[in-house]
Amino acid sequence: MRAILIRFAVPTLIAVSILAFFGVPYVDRILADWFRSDVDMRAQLVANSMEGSVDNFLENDDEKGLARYLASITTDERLMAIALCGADAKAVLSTERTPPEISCAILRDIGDRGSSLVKLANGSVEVSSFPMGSRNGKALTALIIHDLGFIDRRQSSARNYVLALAGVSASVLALFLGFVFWLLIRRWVNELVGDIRGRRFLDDARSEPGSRRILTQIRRVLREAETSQRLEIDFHENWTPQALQQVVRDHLGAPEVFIVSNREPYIHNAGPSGPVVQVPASGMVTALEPIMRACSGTWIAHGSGTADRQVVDAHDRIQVPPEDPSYSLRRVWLRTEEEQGFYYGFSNEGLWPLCHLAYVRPAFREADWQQYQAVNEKFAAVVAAESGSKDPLILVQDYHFALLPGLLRERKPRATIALFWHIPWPNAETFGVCPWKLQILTHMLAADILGFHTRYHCQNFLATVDRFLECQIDHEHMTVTLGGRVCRVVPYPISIEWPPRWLASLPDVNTSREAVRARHGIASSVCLGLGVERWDFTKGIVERFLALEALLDKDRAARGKITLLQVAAPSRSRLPAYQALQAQTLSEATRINEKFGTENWKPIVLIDHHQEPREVFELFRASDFCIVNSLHDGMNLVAKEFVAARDDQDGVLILSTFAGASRELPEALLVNPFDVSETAAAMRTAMQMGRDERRERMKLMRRTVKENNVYRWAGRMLMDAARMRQRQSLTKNILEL
Ligand code: GDG
Repeated sequence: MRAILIRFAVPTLIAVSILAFFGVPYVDRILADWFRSDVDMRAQLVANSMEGSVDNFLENDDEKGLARYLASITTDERLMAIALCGADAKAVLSTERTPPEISCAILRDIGDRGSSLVKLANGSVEVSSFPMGSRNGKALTALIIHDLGFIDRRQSSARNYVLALAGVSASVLALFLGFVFWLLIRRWVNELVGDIRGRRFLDDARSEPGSRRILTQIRRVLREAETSQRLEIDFHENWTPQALQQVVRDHLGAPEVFIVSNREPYIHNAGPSGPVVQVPASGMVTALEPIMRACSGTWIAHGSGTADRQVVDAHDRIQVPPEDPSYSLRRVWLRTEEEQGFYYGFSNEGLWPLCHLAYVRPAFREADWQQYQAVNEKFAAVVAAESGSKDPLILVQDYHFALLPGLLRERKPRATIALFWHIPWPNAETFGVCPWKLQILTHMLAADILGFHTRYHCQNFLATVDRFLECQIDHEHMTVTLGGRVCRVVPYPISIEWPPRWLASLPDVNTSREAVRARHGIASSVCLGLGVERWDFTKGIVERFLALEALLDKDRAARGKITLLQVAAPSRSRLPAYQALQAQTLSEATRINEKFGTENWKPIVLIDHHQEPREVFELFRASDFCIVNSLHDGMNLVAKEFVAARDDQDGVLILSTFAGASRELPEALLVNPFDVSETAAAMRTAMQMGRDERRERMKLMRRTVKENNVYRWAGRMLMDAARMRQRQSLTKNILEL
């Protein structure tokens, strides 16, 4: 508005000044002409009224009386003097204030009925001449001299008045025009902003006629820019950390970047000789770290390591990565009851089972919800305190922080907020059982971007919002508008780095096979199946044991020919559901091993502790098939890691249709993990599949994972955030027009 007014006021004032510069002298002249004709009329009146009296004085030859009479007339402020001139243009009589510069000689110029403006040293006078009686038979002429000083005074006040009037009217006009223009622009902008924020394409029939062409142009430019950016993303084949950093530099315009996650990218634990740093095996860290390195951003996470407090500075910050410090890790401390309610309680006993259809009943406890809210508040306050800019880019990770977008929006209304939900989103009916669904949904929708792994999860989210909230949903553009704010719901399938860094230190596949088999006592003739996961009820570990049992029950020839090596890394072990799962897994493995095992062969080898990433990749390379039969999984990175590890183009992947990864890897043997016979059959197919078919399938899967690596995942999200920021700044610029 201010800009609009300035843009109107300045030209208007310039126009008025030009007008005044040329107009005021003209006004002066008109006024002067008016006043002079007024004075001439006055002089005529004076002459008329004098005529009889002057005649009398002349007839009576009363020169003194005439002088007195004329003096009495010229007491008037404006009538300055009167002179009587003889026929020889010589003064017969003149009153006291007759200016010395004026003599009867003027009659030669103006005659006995004329007038003239005479400029004197101290002002102008108007001299008018009239025939006025006779003396000694000779006609006399009266010169009536009016002081025009009052005209100058009047002209100057009239000039001031005209200028003031022009100034005031110009300002009022400028304000009025500015206001009308602003209203018009606002109307267009509101239409445009709707478009820009992706709410919908405007129905042009409802647009202002004057705005249509401009809106159409702007839309075209926006669409073209978007299309070219999308093409850039889609046809960018070689996504690397450098390409990601390039995206940050070229498209984001150096914003302040924050990542908020529960898990920290570097954990310091107490070791025998001081703190030891650990890098958690996490695709998220791999994907997001290049962004942080490029922007020198701040990663805010729960400080959960036993030596975390020892290594931070006075502001709870530490520069990471340790070998090349380039961004800041800000640790947030949680009290035991906070961690219990927020992490174990609401996040992992509430939301985790709610979002995974694994038939474990979610537990919703009011006390956990209170802690969940409090911890989300705590993180929001930390982000706000760490951020110095008005419009930071904040990338929020996962279901631990569903409330964060709303809480951040209150503190940073102009921030660009993206929340990525790493787990599935259930259907509306399932989500509906959550007692705090409305708070969760409304807070999530305060984000600019909500990311899920698959389009199906996005659609579930939109259906949930549709069921429970009064809002506007655009299914074509996948946006939700709530309270005038637009949130885009977008699928971003997460992935892994390519090539995985651990491969560089591993020997060839045959050496890995031999090493692993020797370590676990598995003969070279035995088909080695592999499972690697966190020990979680969603991963289908027990179900795959049952499938192996079914295979061995049904196909006696398979006995002694197949071993399932299962890595189960303990996770959330203090929760009853996880303890029960661990107990069940151990007892099922024991039961099946006792049922079928021989002196030289065990159907199941269970590694019930965390492995180093290098060891995990060695297992991938050593195995004949990898089984990922999750009951429900947002994506599942194990499937992609197995494919990436097989640079020998061999190995079979068995993959659950309920894992997000199955959308990208249809060349895997897809199974319904709840169908034990089908999973058993898939194991047998894996055992029997010919080398050519294995290669064919593996080649296709490797191409997919290579092209759709984790840098592409982050790059797409960042490009969308960048586009959103460009739109926001466009909107802001238009509003500031
Ligand atoms: C969530 C979603 C989504 C496993 N055991 C060990 C170990 N791992 C590594 C794997 C893999 C990672 O952990 C597990 O990733 P997943 O994707 O399979 O599953 P979640 O942990 O449930 O992750 C999931 C993911 O978020 C990303 O968005 O795909 O759907 O549930 O990298 O290799 N790593 C090491 N030792 C082990 O014992 N080092």
